Amino acid sequence: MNTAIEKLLNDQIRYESKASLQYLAMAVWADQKGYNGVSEFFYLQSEEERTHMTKLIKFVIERNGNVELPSLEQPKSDFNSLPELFEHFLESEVFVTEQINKVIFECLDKKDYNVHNFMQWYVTEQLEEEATARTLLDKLNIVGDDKSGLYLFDRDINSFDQKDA
Ligand code: OFO
Repeated sequence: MNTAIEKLLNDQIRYESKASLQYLAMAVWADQKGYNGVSEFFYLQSEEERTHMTKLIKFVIERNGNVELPSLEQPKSDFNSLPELFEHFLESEVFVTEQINKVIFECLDKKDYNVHNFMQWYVTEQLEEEATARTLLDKLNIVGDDKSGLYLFDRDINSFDQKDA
């Protein structure tokens, strides 16, 4: 495997792992505040990011590359409000998308169509996740400070059709 691409894939393993830990911290925050629906949403997101990480790890090993597991910084664990929580979620997803685009760019530059093909799954996944984050943030902005709206948001978050997000 090309060393520049191997490095980018290892960076990507770190970003997926970081997102997993960050979403776990967000689930814990929401759980402690009594937002059970939101915490369930982020526990699930955290698990998904972990599977994105392991998918990359297995791919690098299959391609005979070297995997470097990351050591991670403490995630952000305190938030002032649900909108702040979801702004952070959106920022995290936008960042990951940018990093995936870098991998894609490098694959095309180095003509590694195998990795390019593998990364398409991540491109699609990011499109969906960014759309979900934006839609949820839009809903929260509509609700504003209305407590019953926040209650309904928390109650219904896991039943929104994410494909429509
Ligand atoms: Fe890994 O899917 Fe978003 O970040």
